[in-house]
Amino acid sequence: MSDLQRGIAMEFVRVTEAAALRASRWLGNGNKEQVDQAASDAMRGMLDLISIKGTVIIGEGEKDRAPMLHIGEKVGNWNEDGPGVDIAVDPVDGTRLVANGLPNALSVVAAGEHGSLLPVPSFYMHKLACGPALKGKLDINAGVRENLKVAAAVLNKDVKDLTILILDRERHLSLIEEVRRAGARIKLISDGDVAGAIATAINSIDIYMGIGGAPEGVLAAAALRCLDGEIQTKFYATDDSEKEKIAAAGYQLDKVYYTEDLAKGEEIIFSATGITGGEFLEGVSFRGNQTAVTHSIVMRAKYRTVRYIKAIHNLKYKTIPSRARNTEEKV
Ligand code: VTB
Repeated sequence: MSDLQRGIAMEFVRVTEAAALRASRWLGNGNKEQVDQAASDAMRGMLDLISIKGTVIIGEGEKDRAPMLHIGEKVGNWNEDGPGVDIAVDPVDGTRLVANGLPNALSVVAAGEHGSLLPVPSFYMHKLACGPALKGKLDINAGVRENLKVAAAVLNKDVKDLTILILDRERHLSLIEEVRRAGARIKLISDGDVAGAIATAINSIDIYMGIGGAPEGVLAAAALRCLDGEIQTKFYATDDSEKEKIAAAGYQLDKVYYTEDLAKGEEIIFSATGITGGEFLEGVSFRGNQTAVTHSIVMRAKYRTVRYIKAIHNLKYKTIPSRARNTEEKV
């Protein structure tokens, strides 16, 4: 992608903005599928406007299982001189959050050169994410108590002053217990661990740990490459057929996959737009019946500049293309 990428990076903000705008229309509707569908349609429509030969590597599901943005799908305008780009998408990280009108939902896209984003064959991964200060200091294979001890020493604070973010799931009951016994503070989230992992490099979360979605792990890695943070992961299989898929794809269950393994090279781009307000981005707000305001973050691994973009959208004029319906539609 090289220098072309500079211009392209900004194009990706439009992609997550459009998906967030569309998703936010369905805030609190109780229907996750509808939220996802609306965001995915907008995301694909906006991706099609970018001069790239894009292929979805991390998407909404494998071919034929998802109606759009499935793995292997071609996106972008495919002009001859456009660069080949691999794309990872999560039109809505936290569909349940949007459907229930809860905070912390993001629309997310990452891009990189061909081969830069790790295709993940399983639903879940063990994850340990942290910001620049703890990068290289923790070990996903070490015990919780040990990692917290190291983190406290490096950050020059007491273990009781560490804040650990964990997905609120039954599978984490013993992890939560261990962190409590070690004496650290815990913040539980119901969904949205891309935002959770990013929060370790941006604000008051020290470590994100636990088992979360594998595609979300790759997206978090892309973001953390740009933020100089780190994510360590291990594949987690829920059954034998997943074990076989992981092995067939050439991965090992006991191997640690680091930030660079998930999102390689300098040409990584990451963009996210807040759908509902959260740890580091405000959600979409509507003003009157003509204006919507979005808050996004866009960044590249190469120079690590982090841009926050506030956009004021005039809904009277704004349209989003839909490939499915071959139309330009109002938000
Ligand atoms: C997390 C979270 C996502 O999936 O990755 C989670 O970030 C993991 O799966 O928002 P389970 O919900 O099965 O625990 C999401 O909640 C998306 O579904």
